[in-house]
Amino acid sequence: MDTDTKILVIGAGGQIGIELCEALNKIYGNENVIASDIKEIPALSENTFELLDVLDKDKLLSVIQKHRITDVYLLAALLSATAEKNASFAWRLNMDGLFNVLELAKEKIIQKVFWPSSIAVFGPSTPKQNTPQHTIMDPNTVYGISKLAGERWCEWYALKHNVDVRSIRYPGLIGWKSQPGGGTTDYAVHIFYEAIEKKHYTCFLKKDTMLPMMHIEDAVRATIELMQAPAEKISIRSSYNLAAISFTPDQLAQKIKQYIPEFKIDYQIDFRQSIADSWPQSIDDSYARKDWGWKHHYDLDKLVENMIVNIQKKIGK
Ligand code: AKB
Repeated sequence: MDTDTKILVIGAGGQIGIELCEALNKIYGNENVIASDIKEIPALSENTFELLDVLDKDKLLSVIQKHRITDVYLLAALLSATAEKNASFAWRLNMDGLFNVLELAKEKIIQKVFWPSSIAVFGPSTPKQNTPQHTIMDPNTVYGISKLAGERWCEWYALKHNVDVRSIRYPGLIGWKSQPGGGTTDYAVHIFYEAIEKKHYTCFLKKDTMLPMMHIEDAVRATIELMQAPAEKISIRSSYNLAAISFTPDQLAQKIKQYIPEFKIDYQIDFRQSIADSWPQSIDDSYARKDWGWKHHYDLDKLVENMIVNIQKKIGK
């Protein structure tokens, strides 16, 4: 165990945070992982917990000093669907939160920062298949614009101020321990709960909407592997493309039917369709694979089995 590392996870109560804290606890010990969020999170009872709004600079500094934090994982953000409905707050949270943390890294008060970006940095003119690391980026959502701007700032702080900031462009993330909130890819988690509980799901995306997705265990492992990689291996200081699988709602529904034959899906399309239509369908992540050895473990079959078995156990079906 690396006892020099003292971690603060900001926005720890979200879909990624809960599973990330669990994984970090195993590596660094709970005593070295401080969880924080704007409200109490019962699922994080194993960690020391701080109530923290990342926009409150003074409190952020005092939490970091109190616990002698070295590494910050900044997960607090509004996701794509919620951000469209609350543009100015989304911009403030997604950008000012990042600045507050990057400034502390610039002052060398903390040593390392992880900040998540997203496939939302791409836009309608981006090549949709096997989207390259370096390509046209014209996001047309508030979330995508804030993530692209954030990536540019991360690279600027790294180049101009030697800040050790590392980032991944997450695809849609799917896991059974925690629920997503406010994203366009959320359907791919909700569908499992509804299939098991109600044998029916109404999807807000069209049946043939192909999007890049990943099991959250893979995403959490990628995050920790990137943070543990030697600095000289990190050639991308904006954010790494990261890929695992791509599928449509229809393809996912067919796989679920193999476990729950009576499962039915129908479609009521809403504003999230145009967000999904602006995103890539598959991602070229060769930089992550070459620089720090990224490999995904979950294919679609393994993911569906893992979700069905664990949600059935969790809700006692
Ligand atoms: C969302 O749908 O907004 C997120 C993402 C792809 O960043 N899951």
